[in-house]
Amino acid sequence: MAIRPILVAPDPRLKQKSVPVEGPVTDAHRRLMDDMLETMYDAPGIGLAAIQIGEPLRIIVMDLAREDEPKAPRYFVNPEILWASEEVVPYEEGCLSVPDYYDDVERPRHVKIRYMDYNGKQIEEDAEGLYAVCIQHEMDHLEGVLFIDHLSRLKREKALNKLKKQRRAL
Ligand code: GNR
Ligand code: NI
Repeated sequence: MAIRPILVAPDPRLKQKSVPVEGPVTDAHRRLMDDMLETMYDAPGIGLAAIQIGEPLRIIVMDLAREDEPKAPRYFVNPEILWASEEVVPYEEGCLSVPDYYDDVERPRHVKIRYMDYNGKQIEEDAEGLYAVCIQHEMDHLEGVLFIDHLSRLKREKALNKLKKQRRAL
């Protein structure tokens, strides 16, 4: 396993659409998921999309366990949203690719999802609460969308300008 660098906005690679895993989930995909999980734990974060480490594949890892709970890694290959509730709720989001910026985003409260797990088994699940927030945030990454893209232009520019300033200071 390896910790890999996380891409930071406005890196153009974060804007690209990730491609589905074709065929079965292989050991190479599992090695990527292992690296993603280790990178996410190290950051630390609760979710990570493959494109955040520069791999444009429709793969996500997540662990929503609190620090006092045992680790509970989850793996998502080719996730799809089958249904989303009309009801939306705000949640204060952050992103490892938009460091040190947090703001409320409204998303459907409930979603029904389908994906393949670490072993390539197809799963259908209902998600709500933080799970629903996180899977929608991660699936946005697969489309090249960041949480700041859901904010007003003013707020988005503010977040991006801060990152550009930080980069110039390096
Ligand atoms: O670690 C993360 N925390 C988080 C908090 C609220 C809503 C979404 C997230 S996901 C984020 C990690 C990340 O950037 N995943 O893409
Ligand atoms: Ni993110």
